[in-house]
Amino acid sequence: MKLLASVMEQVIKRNPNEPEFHQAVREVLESLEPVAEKHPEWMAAGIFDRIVEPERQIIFRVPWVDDSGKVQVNRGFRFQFNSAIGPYKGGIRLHPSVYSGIIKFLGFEQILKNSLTGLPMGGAKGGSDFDPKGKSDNEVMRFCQSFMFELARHIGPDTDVPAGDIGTGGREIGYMFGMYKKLRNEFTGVLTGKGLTWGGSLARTEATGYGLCYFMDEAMQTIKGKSFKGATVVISGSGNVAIYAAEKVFQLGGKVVALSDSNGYIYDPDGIKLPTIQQIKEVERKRISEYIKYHPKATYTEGCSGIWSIKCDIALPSATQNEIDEASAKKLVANGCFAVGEGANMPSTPEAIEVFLKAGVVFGPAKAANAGGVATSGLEMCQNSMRYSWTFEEVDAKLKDIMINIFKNSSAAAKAYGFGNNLVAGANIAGFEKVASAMFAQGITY
Ligand code: NDP
Ligand code: 2IT
Repeated sequence: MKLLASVMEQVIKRNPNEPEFHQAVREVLESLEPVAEKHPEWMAAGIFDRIVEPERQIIFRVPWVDDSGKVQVNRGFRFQFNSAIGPYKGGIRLHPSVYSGIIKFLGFEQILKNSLTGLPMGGAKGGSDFDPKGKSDNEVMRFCQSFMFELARHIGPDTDVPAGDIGTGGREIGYMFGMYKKLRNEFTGVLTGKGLTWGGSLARTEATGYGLCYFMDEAMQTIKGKSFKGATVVISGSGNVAIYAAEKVFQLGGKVVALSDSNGYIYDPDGIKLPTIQQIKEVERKRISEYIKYHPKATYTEGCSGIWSIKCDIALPSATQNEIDEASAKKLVANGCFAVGEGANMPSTPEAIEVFLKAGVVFGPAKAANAGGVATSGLEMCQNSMRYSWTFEEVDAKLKDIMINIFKNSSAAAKAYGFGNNLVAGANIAGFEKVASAMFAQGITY
């Protein structure tokens, strides 16, 4: 890095002990060197210095009472990163590992991802170190209500529109929406991922996983003349993204042979039976190890990283950040894996990405490949504003169009700047250029 080295230095200095944030910013700045060279006016206007600093960071106490009557205290976050192209938009992560470095990396990625969708959405992320696992519905409800009691004063349908992420699904969005509505006495599209009877969009539940497959299908066909048809696919995670990615892989003629959760992974060479997974994970909220009770020919292995040693054609990491390291990437390539699509945010380490790019693997980077979720959130906002709803087929068709366009725009940007088929660089550049030109046009806002 040359022109942008001082931006990176400042990020490290100003955000100490936040390695995930440094990692996300470094990858983007490395791609943007030629953009900085081409646009001295953006350099002069401090666009690069400004885009790495959140516009606003809100950190708050979330007290709630557990079922035994004990007071619990969690920490809540909402980082409103960039509003150059639309209201702040991004999910809420509920997981014990959440701290400001995680929210910053996710919020920063969200700026460029939302830009790539072509819809008018700025970037934000929120969350808490609350762990919904093992909590009763009433405990989750009390936490969500307390979280929203504070968050409500910072968000709004034209200000900031949160949604789901790890640990935040339909149940949590429902409790948060109920509290927001009561506090404001307003029924608005302030959250996305809502239930279908109260303003949610058809196909939002499926959108991230489906979109990932639409993106990868287009990328594989264009770059390698290949597709999901007849392919063996490994997917990590067994949450919202993983389950609907798996459903679409089967629809497109592929076979998913492995899925995981934070304890371990299952391998079913005949193909994973998705209804069993949905019963275990979505209905019973149990561990994926239960699967082998129903399908004794399948195996369960403790630990997560071993899933990448299963021979496959296509890998779709859809659990969490940094789940594929260099060693796992090398195993995938050695076993003949020809495409990797990131369903999760930043699931591959920088070393792993390098292995994939060097080996000529078709690599779909998170901010492009998993943008279908937030894109469909954008479509939910659109339907809420119109007080209307589209059919499943209408939303799904728009989602597919958006994903194909994201591929085309990322691919074109990579080629225009001499990055060949490197979609990491292409997505970073295509996402950035739109936000940068909007920031430039709006002046140095105080
Ligand atoms: P869910 O909470 O529905 O599922 C998360 C899955 O990943 C679970 O199977 C979970 O296992 C596993 N997991 C979570 N944390 C870890 C960990 N530290 N180590 C190993 N496994 C883990 O979340 P989503 O499916 O919504 O999100 C998955 C990824 O996709 C995240 O990176 C998220 O940011 C990203 N994403 C989500 C979008 C959405 O619309 N939901 C949109 C775009 C990206 P367990 O059950 O044991 O916790
Ligand atoms: O990472 C993501 O893009 C999401 N968790 C979805 C965000 C959204 O606003 O739908």
